[in-house]
Amino acid sequence: MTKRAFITGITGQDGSYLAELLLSKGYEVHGLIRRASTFNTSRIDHLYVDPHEPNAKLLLHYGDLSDGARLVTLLAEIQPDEVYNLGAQSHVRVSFDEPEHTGDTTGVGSIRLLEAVRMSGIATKYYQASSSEMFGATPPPQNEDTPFYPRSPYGAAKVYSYWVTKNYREAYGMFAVNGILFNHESPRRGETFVTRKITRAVAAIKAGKQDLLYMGNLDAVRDWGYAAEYVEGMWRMLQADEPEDFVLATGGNYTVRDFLEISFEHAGLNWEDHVRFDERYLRPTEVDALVGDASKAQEKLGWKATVHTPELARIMVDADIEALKHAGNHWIDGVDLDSWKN
Ligand code: NDP
Ligand code: GDR
Repeated sequence: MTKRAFITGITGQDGSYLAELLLSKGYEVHGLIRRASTFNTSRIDHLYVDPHEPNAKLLLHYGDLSDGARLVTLLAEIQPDEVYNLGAQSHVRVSFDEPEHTGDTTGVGSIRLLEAVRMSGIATKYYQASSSEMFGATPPPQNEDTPFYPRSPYGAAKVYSYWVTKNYREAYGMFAVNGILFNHESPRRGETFVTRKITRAVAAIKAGKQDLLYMGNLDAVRDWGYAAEYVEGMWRMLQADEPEDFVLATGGNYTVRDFLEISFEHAGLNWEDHVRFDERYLRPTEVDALVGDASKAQEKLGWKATVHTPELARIMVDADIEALKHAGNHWIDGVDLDSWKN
């Protein structure tokens, strides 16, 4: 029997890698996409097959995590074996500008989806995209037993989603799990997250199209892994015998300054010649250090990160240098946008 999966956030970084993985395993993949005035499917266009073709296995549906009735209808129609809730307003800095919207999609959106699963009466497994941001001010190393202390509206919304997922597991016996993922990046990472902002700037500076890069707090410590590996961990959580929560992380420990240095050096540049401070990129409350301990995932799921931060930075710089060769003037627009977007 062909397995069927439903993914919210399929147009995002993780959604695109997860869709690829599930299609490669023979799944029929259904994705929730938001109606927008422009196309927003660039990360999954390479997977698209005309739905009129008999072998089409990627099917997209309009909807939104703010629209509970639509979620019930869709789930009843699709009857998925697995639901992956990756949809969210996922930018921490932006969550201070749009706290209510972030609470509605990143927090309440999850209970809308859990309720939709319950109300449609389907026996599906549910994955919740929980985040290391939930640990916030609690010092590293962080694992499944570390207390939460969120430091942003985003982090607080994710804590809510974490607890309702656990509650639906306990209250209704649902196979519902939290993957508590530390930062994971890739050439498909959104352009305003710090790693991609840096690697795009390196490519543009190297090509002589940009000179300066404005940044916020360079002292923040993060544990940056490779997104393509992390979606494998998500899938394994839903194949386990028992529903349990897992941390996925590399265990590495790098500052934003380290990431700058590795990325610029890879392109033969000195970061200090190009990076300037702009307080607009500071957050009202910062998360100083996130370093994960993923030993439970290694022991019970056989999952272990193999790409560590320095290699990841080099992969991303190479990809952005290559992308710039084909981007023309469009690229410059993107760089300019970064300076007011995040
Ligand atoms: P992205 O920001 O790349 O993708 C977010 C996705 O959510 C997009 O597909 C977006 O659609 C969709 N979305 C946003 N708002 C809504 C809404 N109201 N209704 C339906 N869909 C919506 O995030 P990532 O792929 O990086 O992350 C995936 C998930 O994992 C997110 O929940 C994130 O918070 C969480 N996470 C991410 C980590 C990381 O390091 N990447 C670490 C830990 C957790 P659109 O394309 O239309 O904007
Ligand atoms: P984060 O990712 O907040 O960890 O959330 P981000 O890349 O935005 O920031 C990481 C750190 O870099 C510092 N920083 C800057 N950040 C951005 N975006 N732009 C800058 O110019 C800049 N300068 C310094 C930040 O202050 C921060 O300390 C990501 C998201 O994917 C979440 O959805 C996810 O849950 C967590 O990772 C785990």
